[in-house]
Order: sequence, then C-alpha cells, then structure tokens
Amino acid sequence: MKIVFRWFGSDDRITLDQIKQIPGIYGVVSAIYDVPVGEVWPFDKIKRLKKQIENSGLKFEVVESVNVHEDIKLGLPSRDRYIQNYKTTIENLSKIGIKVVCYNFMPVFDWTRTDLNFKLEDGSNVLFYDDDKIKNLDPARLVEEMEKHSGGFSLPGWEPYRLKDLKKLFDLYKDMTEERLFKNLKYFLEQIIPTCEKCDVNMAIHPDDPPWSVFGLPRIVKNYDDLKRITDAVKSKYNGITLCTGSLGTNPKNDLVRMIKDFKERIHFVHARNVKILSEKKFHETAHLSSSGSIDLFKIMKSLHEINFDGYIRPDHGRMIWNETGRPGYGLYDRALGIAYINGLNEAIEKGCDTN
Ligand code: DNO
Repeated sequence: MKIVFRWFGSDDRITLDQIKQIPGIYGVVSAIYDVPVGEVWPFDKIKRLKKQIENSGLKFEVVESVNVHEDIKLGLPSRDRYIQNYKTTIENLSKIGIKVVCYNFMPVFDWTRTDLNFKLEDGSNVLFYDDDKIKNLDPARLVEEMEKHSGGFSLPGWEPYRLKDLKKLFDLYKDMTEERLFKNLKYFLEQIIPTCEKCDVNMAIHPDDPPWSVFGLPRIVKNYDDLKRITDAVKSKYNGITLCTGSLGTNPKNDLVRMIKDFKERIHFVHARNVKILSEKKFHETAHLSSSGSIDLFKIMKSLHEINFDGYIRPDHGRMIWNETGRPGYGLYDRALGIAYINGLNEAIEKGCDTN
C-alpha cells in the first residue's frame, strides 16, 4: 500500500519538504482550492500543482476532494452541466496521472463536529462531536462557532461558498429523502463512471461523517448496507470507496473488517483515523494508537494485508500536540506519528509476526 499525506497546497503551513521527511511516505493528497465548486479544474493549474509536488520528490496520484455541486445532490435540472464539468475535470486529472478521486455526497455540510479544540488529559486538542448539542443548535450557529475556533484556517468541507446561503440550501433540501438522494447519486455515478473507465481514474466515495443524519439532512453513506447499495448501483471497480475508519467507526455497529473483506476490490483509499466513543453519538478523536480509542487499527491493517490492498492510505486527523497551531485535525506532528505507527504495524504484519 502507498502511504500518503494530505497537503492543502501552497497556503498550507506544513511544507512539502517536511512531509518528505516522514519515513515511508509515498506522496501527497491535494486539490485545487481556488476553482469554484462545479467548475472545471483547468489542466494548467493541475499540471503546475503536480510539478510543485514532484519537485519535492513526492508523488501526486490522489485528489481529495473534487467536491460535488449541490445541484447534483439535489437533482436539479442544472446538474447536467455540472456533471459534464466533473467529467472534464476527471479527464484533466487523468492526463497528469491521478489514479483516485475522493469525494462525498453529504448534503450541505461535509464532516461535522461540535468542538474543534477539545482538550484531552494529555494536554493535546482534538475534534469532538456531541449529538445532543447538535440537536439544539441552529446550523448557522454551528458555522459561526466553527469559524471562530478554526484558528483562521479554512476548514476542508466548510468552505465559505457552502455557507453563504445556508437558509436557502436548507429550504431546497426540505423534502429530500434518503431515497431521492440515493437516486441522485446513482444518476451522477451512471454519468461519470464511463469517463472514469476510459481515463483509468477510480472514484472513492467518502462515508458520511458522522455516519448518521445531522440537522435532519438525509445521509446515505453510513453503513454496510449503504456501501453495498452504492457499489451495486454501478457495477464497475471504478465506482469505489474511501474506507474512513474514523467516520464509519463512530457507530460501533459498523464492522470495518467485514467491510474490508466484502468490498475489497472497491476500496481505493483508506483514511486511518481513531476515535473514542464516549456514548451513543458522542465521541472525540484520538491518537492513532489502537489503545487510545475505540478503533482497532491493528485489525484494520491486518485485514488490508489479507486483501492485498495496494491502494493509498493516509493518516487522518489525530491530536494537535507539542504546541503546534494549525488547521484543526490536520497538524503535522500527530499525523506523522500516525504514519510511524502504520509503518510499524505494516512491518510486523509483513514479516509474519504472530498476528493473532
Ligand atoms: C475531513 C475529511 C473530509 C473529506 C471529504 C471527502 O477531514 O475527511 O473533508 O475530505 O469528505 O470528500
């Protein structure tokens, strides 16, 4: 498997040279951040980004994310234009050697948390989620809170464009059901997968984070059955999954090992993240170490070896430690420690230590 690290482009405080020094690193996962959602990512921009990354000795084969325009999720007539643009972006990405595109199909918001700087006993800060708090919160208030506590960084998935017409967006989703949202996803996949096949670019849908409805909005990538329905909707290996352990894993009913076994040829990208479940729908994120949280990373890695996973894996989130300041969930130090841990697990598994 290839170990990659998320990098937010030239504005990222973490540099490519720093990333390059992480043992076992293969490449970075990045995106074009200044093209409005729904528009085509111009070839020149993508090429420049690739060159910049490769000049640092790193590979650029995974994009996270090409965001899906809300009109596609809503199934509005204007979706066809945005789908056409999406296809052109895939074609442009394929020309510079992109192999995987990570995306999500969550209405309005991407990942949701109620606290971006929750202090753990060890003095580090992590992301925290409490559904009880969400239940009584106006979404606009949450957005304000996130902006206030994000340390001035734009948060992936909380880009300002999504949030300016929040009320209007919520109105548009008023009658949206899971069934209709799924139909819209299917329509999207039916249109783009032939392009992916032609271009040899794997799509990898990211699970809903957290994997349940938030603010009453429908969610359709929450569990085994959802993944089954999605992978069956268009039967091509290019219609794949991002296995995000910390998203799916916040619901203890989700059996990640079973998912790895059953969806093996559809898993193109893994987000290794650990979370500690405190009670139902209440959790915080942790260091990657299995004993720090509720996810058994050893089991995950072992299962990935069993299916001969040769896709991409990246550490995800983790704590903000050693006085680092940065984009919540995306510090350098704890993600680098996460990679060191993944390397350790990999070596032990590969060298055939007793893995039972
Ligand atoms: C959060 C990330 C998500 C992810 C998207 C993929 O930290 O895991 O924002 O990138 O959902 O489209």
